[in-house]
Amino acid sequence: MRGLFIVIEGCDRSGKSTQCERLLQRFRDQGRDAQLIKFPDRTIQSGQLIDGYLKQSRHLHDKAIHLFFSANRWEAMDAIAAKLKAGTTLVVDRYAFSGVAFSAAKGLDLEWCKNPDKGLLIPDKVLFLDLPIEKAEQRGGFGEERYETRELQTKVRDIFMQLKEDSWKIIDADQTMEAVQEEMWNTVKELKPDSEEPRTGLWEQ
Ligand code: DGP
Repeated sequence: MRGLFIVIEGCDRSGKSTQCERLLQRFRDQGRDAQLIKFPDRTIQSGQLIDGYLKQSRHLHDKAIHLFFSANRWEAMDAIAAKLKAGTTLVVDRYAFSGVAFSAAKGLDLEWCKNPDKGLLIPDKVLFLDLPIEKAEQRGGFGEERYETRELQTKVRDIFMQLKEDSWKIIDADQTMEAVQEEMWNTVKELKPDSEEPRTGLWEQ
């Protein structure tokens, strides 16, 4: 059986990265072959440019950086498909939904933003960690990087809600770490892939 492709999305400081690590561990504890993937991947070439941009050391046109974020995902697609086919379950920290949400929040046209990511692999499940902006601000580190302002994060959340599909699971991230993790785990623990091959064609249907 192929591996599951599980995407975790959410606004900044929603606890995503910690929860991704824990979810990964849950799968491994069950004896499942599982790996964590993170977007943007700051280690590959397009990711280094993105890192400089996010740390505000580099200026780029909004459209240019959008395309770099998308390229960063495309760069990883073949490896992701191969891992899924080999039976590895992937816990993916952010994906194209972040791509569109952040760029559209800056004022770019939503459909224009979706275009470069059209055709990417389709996740088996998207878990969205939802945290009120006031709570996110109270959590450590908010404000260090480019997108961490209240106004932008509020818009980002609105756009995530526009992108939401029926298959998404919205999780209240304003609970204890354990409670959030339990909800995440309960959503995916029985999940089975509904196709033999990884599904391609995001936003193309
Ligand atoms: P993270 O490493 O998960 O903290 O993400 C870094 C920041 O980049 C965060 O503010 C969200 C933003 N971001 C993530 N993916 C994308 C993307 O594809 N496009 C844009 N414009 N921003 C993104």
